[in-house]
Amino acid sequence: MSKPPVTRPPPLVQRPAWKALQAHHQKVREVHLRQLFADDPLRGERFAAEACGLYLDYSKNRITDETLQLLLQLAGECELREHAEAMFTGRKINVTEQRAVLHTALRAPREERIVLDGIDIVPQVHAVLDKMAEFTRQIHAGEWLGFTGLPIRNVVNIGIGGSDLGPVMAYEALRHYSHRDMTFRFVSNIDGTDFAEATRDLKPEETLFVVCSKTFKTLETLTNAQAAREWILRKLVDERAIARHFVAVSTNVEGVAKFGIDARHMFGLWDWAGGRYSMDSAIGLTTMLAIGAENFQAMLAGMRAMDQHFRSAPFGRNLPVLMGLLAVWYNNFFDAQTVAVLPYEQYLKRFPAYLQQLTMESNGKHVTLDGARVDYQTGPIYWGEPGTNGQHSFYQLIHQGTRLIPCDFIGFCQPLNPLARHHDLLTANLFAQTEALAFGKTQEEVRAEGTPDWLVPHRMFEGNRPTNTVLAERLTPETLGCLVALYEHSVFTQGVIWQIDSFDQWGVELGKALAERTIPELESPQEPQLEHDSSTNTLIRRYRQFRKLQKTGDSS
Ligand code: G6Q
Repeated sequence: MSKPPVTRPPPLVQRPAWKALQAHHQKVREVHLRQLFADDPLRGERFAAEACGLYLDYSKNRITDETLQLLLQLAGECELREHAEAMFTGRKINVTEQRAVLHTALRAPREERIVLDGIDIVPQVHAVLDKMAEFTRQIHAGEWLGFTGLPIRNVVNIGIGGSDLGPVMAYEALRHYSHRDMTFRFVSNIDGTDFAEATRDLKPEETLFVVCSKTFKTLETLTNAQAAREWILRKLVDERAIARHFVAVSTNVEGVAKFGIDARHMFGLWDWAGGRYSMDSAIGLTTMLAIGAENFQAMLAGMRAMDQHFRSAPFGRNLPVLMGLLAVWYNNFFDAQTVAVLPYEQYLKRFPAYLQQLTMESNGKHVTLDGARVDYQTGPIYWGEPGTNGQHSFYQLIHQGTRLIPCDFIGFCQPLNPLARHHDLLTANLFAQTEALAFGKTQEEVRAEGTPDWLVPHRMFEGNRPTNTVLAERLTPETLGCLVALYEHSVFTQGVIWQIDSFDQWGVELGKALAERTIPELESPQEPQLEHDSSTNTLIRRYRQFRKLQKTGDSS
């Protein structure tokens, strides 16, 4: 593969806006949010933006009007608008894989035209969506039957990384809208426990496996799919059962056929939709089977609305741009190492895990697009848990620890499961946390409560901990779509500023290659010639020793 031409932009740290932000940071880094709110009674209303049903309050960030203006200037100097257009119009912005990045085409309406290499790809997208909808209808209507004539009641998604995290997150998030008379499970890990636990209470006669693998070459997925095949055949015996109990989502027709899945039962996708950006493609088939085609379409509509907002709204009112720039502000000027994502919605329990892949696989890069080592930090570590659970574990460190941890709080005004006062109590906690983090509690306030002097330092809260609050009316398929696209484009914004390729993932290759080399060393009956470092060699020997004991035990 020859090196593609990359126009070398001016180094980030030499851009005028970057330098101005460095100087500005010196001026504002000690300014307290208490002061900023006292100086401007309208701050909470001014530093807010709204789009597609999401209200973003970013007033509790350590910024002034000047900070915002400089961050926006930085976005302009980095040609964010031009880069976004390059993505939306199918330019091969995934430079190291020489691919277009067109996940936004997955939610384009039928009438849109998006031409890639001379071909309009929108009809292909809709042909697959239609096929998914028809298949979903057949399963729900009991027209698609298992091999023994029983309807399908269980769906097991087999996939990993981008072929798992998006679908499982969306399923959990939209469970409220799902077909409750069916069971949905997700198997990703090559650890046999994952498969064993996911299938132990299911009847093979009523179970459909959706094997999701863009490449159909992934070790974990193929190994689990093989286990599924054996699990089905153990009960149903006849090879013809495979056709009724397996469908595939892939770009690899030959691989799917070799596995024994009929090409008619394969749902296609394309190399321009990256794994972690593919939950809205056929990779979302299990999500659609759970929530139905209409709800899936609503999720796509939400994503589409956010795409259009990102593409056209002025940056100062553009939610993904604002969130992306604020992330850069803390990452590069305050040296914050992590971002906490804290949904106050139990259905979003897998959202932080999903975001970890989206953000860290996209922006965990150490070289720029033209291969030069960056001399600034790139992607921060994302983590989180739903509120209020986190309040009783790790929030302590966010409030009183020594690190600065910017947080994204996500909340909804209406509960999906109204239960006594629960929702008001939940939301009161969300608002209270952002207030406590921003304003803290001064020594004087603590003392005035009658706290003895020696205890005052322990009980005071410095505050000045920055937060964003994203508030929506209700968690719906559409809202979820907006939220996902909000983060996708925020990640994009950060990647453009850092001049990196947010769409490759070479960092996962080395471990995979070393595992391939290690597998025979663990499995061979003869003592292998080990040529690793002394640590790895010893670990392998120890494993072999104990494993042999278990294998001897198994066979005795
Ligand atoms: C995502 C990555 C990666 C990928 C998995 C599964 O952006 O590319 O997480 O999704 O490795 O790959 P397959 O779908 O090809 O099995």
